[in-house]
Amino acid sequence: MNKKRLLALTLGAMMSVTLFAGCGKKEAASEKKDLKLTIYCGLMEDHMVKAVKEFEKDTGVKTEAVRMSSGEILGRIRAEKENPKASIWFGGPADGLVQGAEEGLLEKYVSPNAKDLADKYKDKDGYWSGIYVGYLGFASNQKLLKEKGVEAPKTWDDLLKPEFKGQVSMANPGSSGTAYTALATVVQLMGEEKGLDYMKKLHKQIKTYEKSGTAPARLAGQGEVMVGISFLHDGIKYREEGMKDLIMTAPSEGTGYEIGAVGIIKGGPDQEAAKKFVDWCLTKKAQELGQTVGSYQFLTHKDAQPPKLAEELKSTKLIEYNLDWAGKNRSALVEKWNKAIK
Ligand code: S7P
Repeated sequence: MNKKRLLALTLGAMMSVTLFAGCGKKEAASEKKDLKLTIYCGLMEDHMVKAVKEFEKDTGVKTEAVRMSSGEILGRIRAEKENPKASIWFGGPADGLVQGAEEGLLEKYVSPNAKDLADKYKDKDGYWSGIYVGYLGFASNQKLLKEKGVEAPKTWDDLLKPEFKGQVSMANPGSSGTAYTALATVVQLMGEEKGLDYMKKLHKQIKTYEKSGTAPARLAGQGEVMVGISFLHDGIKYREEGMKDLIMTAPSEGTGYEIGAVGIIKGGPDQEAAKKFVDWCLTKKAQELGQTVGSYQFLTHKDAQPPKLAEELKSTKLIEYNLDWAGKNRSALVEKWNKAIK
């Protein structure tokens, strides 16, 4: 090979390496800039806003989130099945995600960070990962209880006392993940026939069925009702925010609980960003954010520090809540509940 040709070849090779490297840089930059994510979120608004802000800060992914109750999220992703608008279902009891997976609405993803979660906090098939745990119970207004000379309810049957007629609030199990946890808990505790019969009796005590399960605790705190059926950490949040008359109790025969979960929506537009979000949710740092905005659930990461205020719930007696059964039977059970209370 003559000198001229050798020089030409060397220059050519150098140029293509530079061009290729340049291209790579451009791609990496635009990839980072372009990543975005839309989330449907079952958590309280302030927790959602905080999580989105911190996730954006940590990863640079431009993120939008919409708060909805569990039943609404399920309805929305069902309706958008052919053209999903969001890629993440973030928060709310895992029962809803179990049903979503059953209906083919979720994508499997096992995050490398799932190694820091005990098996009971993650789906064996990889459709959802648990991020927190919350216990169901009663949030009552002490002032109203005192005025009527009644004690805070300590069993499910206590809610049926004549003093509580028209004084109990719960959410609708069709829209609310919390209320569905209550329905599935009662049916698991009492059996289907007795459980639905109990819900029929409870119906006579109910002042209002709310859309979201956080509302009953708030209504009790505001003195609109004597008792709200909610997750106990929501009652603690409202109490800490100033509703000082709230007192939390749990049924002594046992209560149900949620594993709050995150999962990826099948066919969603931002699958790569969605995986980053799940990875992020499973970190100790992300899990400990909730308590900074008054969310007092227990946490699933093995090293995450649970909120101090959750300690008052530690002695709550829990049932062996079967969330797989609850998720797979959700539609049927809600329909039976609707018939029972007619
Ligand atoms: O973020 C607080 C929290 O209690 O909200 C969820 C709760 O089920 C409310 O959702 P619904 O409107 O569907 O009832 C819980 O997952 C969470 O712990």
